Amino acid sequence: MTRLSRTALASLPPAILRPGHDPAGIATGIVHFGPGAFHRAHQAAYVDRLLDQDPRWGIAAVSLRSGTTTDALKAQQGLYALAVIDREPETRILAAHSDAIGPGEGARLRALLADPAVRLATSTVTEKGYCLGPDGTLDLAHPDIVHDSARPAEPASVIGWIVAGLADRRAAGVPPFAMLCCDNMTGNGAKVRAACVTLAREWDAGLADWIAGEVAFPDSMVDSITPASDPAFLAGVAAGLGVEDRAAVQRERFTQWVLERCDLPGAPDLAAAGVTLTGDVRGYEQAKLRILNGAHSTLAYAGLALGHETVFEAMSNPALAGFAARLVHQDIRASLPAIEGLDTAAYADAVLDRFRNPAIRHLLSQIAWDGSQKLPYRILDTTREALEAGRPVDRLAVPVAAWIAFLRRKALAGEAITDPLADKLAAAASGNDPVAAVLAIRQVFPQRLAEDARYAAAVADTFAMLDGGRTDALLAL
Ligand code: CS2
Repeated sequence: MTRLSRTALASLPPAILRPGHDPAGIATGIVHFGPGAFHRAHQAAYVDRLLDQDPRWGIAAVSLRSGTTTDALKAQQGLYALAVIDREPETRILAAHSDAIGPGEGARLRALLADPAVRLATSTVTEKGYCLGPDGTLDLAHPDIVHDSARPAEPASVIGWIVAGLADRRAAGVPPFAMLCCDNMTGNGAKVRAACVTLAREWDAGLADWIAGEVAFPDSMVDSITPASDPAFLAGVAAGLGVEDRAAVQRERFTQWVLERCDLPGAPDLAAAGVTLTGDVRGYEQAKLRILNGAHSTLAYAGLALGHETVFEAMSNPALAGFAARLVHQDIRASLPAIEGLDTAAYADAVLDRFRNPAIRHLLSQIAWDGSQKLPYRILDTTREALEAGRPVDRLAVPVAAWIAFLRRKALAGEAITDPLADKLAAAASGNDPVAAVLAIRQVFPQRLAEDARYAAAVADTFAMLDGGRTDALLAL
C-alpha cells in the first residue's frame, strides 16, 4: 500500500478533511521534544490551525530515544491523520510538522535550536522525561543528568538539550526561544525552568543567570483523551484513507490548552490557534490533574483489579463509577481553591461524562503506566492537604492501595512493570508487607505522608479489603 504523502492528498476520499494551508510552504519555527500520540493529536492540531494564518510556525519533531515516529513523519512529509472519535466522528489530515529529527541526528538538532527563526520549544516527554526528584527539582544523581553535567556538548536528556540550545543562542547573541512544557505536572513551566537553571549552573554560572533572567517558561495545562494508536486503529485508518499512515492518531473531540499569560516576544500567537491565556493557569492545572487524572488513575488501578479493560467499561460498573464520583466531588474538589471562571462541580461532571464516551477504547493498562511519577501530582498532593485540614482520607487511599495491589499482581506473576522505579516497586510489592514497603519508598511518598498513622492505616485497610475480595465494601466507601 502506498504511504500518505503530499501527492496522495489529492486522491483521498472526499470526506477526509485536508489542511487549510500548503504543506510544502511551511517553515520551522517550533521545536518539539517527544512527538508521541498526545503531541500529534493535541498541540499539533492547534499549530495546524495557526499555520493556516501564518506559515512560519511549522514544528520540528524531535525524538531522542526512538526513531519510529520521526521515521514515519519523514516518510509521510510530516502528514498524518487525526481521527476525532466521538459521537460525530471526523478525520482530518494535519500538516503541522515541517521537519523530524530522530536519534543520532544531534548535529542537526543543535543547529535548529540555535536558529533565530525558532522562537518556541515545547515538550511532551512524560513526567519521568525531566529527570526530576521526588521534590520536583532536578535529580543531579540521575544517570542522564550525570552524563550531561560532564559532557554539555552531547546531551542525553531533554533538559540538557534545552540548556545546550540556549547556551548556543546566548553565545551567538540570538534571543532565546520560549520553553513550553506540556506534561501533566503542577507548575510544569516553573519546574522545567528550575531544572534548566540547575543544570546550566553545573556548566556556567553566567549561563544559569541568563536563563533565569531572560527565558520564558510559562506554565500550561493540556487536555484531550488520546488512546494509543494500536494496530487495529492504524488498519482502520489505512482502509478509510486508501493509503498507509503510520503516524495516525485518535482522540476525543474535547481539547483544551491553557497557557499562563506572559510576554513571549517573537513567539507564535497561540491564542489565535485556540489556546486559552489566563492569569491563573495553576488553578486549571490543579483542577485537571486532580480531578481528571486523579479519577483516571483511580479507575485504572481499581478497574484492573475488578477485571475491566477500558475506561468506558470501568465507568459502566455502577459501583466503581459511583465511587469515582464521590471521590471527585467529596474529596478532590474539597482540596481545590476557588478558580476564577471555573465551576469545579460542573467541570468534574463533564470529565466523568467524557469517560463514558462509548466510541473511545482507552485502555486502563495505558493509564496504569508510571504510577510512581503520576500519583504524587494526581492523588498524593490532595491527600496531604486533606490530612492537614483534618478531612477523611479513606477514599483517597483507595487508588494507592489499588496501585500496590496492581504492582503485587504484576510482580508475583513475573510481569514487567512500566515505571522508572520498576525494580524497587516490584521488590517492595512482592514482600510480606507490601503496603508498608511501598509507602517507605521516599521517591514517591514524602515522609510526612507515609508516616501519618491515619493515612498508613487507611491504605492498609483498603488494601486488605481489595486483597480479601471485599470490593463491595471498598466501593461503598
Ligand atoms: C491519562 C492521561 O495516561 C494517563 O495517565 O490519565 O494521558 C489523560 O488521558 C490525559 O491527561 C487527558 O488530557
